[in-house]
Amino acid sequence: MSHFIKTVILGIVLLLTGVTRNASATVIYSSDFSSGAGMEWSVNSTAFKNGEYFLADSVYGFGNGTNTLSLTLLPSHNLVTVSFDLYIIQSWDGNGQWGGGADNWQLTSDGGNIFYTNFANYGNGNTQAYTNQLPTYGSGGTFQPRTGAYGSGHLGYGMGDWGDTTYRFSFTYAHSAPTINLAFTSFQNQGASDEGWGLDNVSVSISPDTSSVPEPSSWLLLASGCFGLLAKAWRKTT
Ligand SMILES: [Ca+2]
Ligand SMILES: [Ca+2]
Repeated sequence: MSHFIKTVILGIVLLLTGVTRNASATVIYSSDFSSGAGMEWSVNSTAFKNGEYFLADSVYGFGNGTNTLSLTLLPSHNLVTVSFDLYIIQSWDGNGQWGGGADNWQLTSDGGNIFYTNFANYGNGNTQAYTNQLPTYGSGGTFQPRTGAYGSGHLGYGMGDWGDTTYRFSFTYAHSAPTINLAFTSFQNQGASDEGWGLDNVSVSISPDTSSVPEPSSWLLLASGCFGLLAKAWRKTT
């Protein structure tokens, strides 16, 4: 094989590798909390229940309040993906008639809303907004408790009114700042031994906007050009 053909083949390989690398995401934070939580969390206590480590200040989960994940020195990026499991523990009331008003829960990124809804475990006529998000006005929806859940009873509280529910979420959105503050907030209106929450399997990844990657049609054109050169070189050597 001639040196020229080898060079063209190498060029094609590098081109395709470059496209793949540009499109891939980079994980900048990931934890299942089996080794605790670090100072990147404003509240970094972890709990252990039914064989599972998770982010919460007791086995009943956090009460009403915010836990913020702050990450700095992010490499250049255009998109961020935030993924996590949310444990809704014991008798959350959603937007139903019991429990003193809506038990809302929100994720914001640098102060901007990403996800805002409410959840119910306690039945007896209660409903929840999720799988909808909360609008400016209105209840958001009248779904049955646990609608859209990833699992129930994982933390050992069971599947009844005082059980626990796991929701698995992933949100991807435009973000390019070198720092990020993710605020996870519960607006629940009863104590943590009555209704609580925790986080698990939290990961944050960044990636370039796909618009920075050449369109498939353009890199196919580039590749076909390379193949043309290759064919020309092949004819010369035969
Ligand atoms: Ca865990
Ligand atoms: Ca409540």
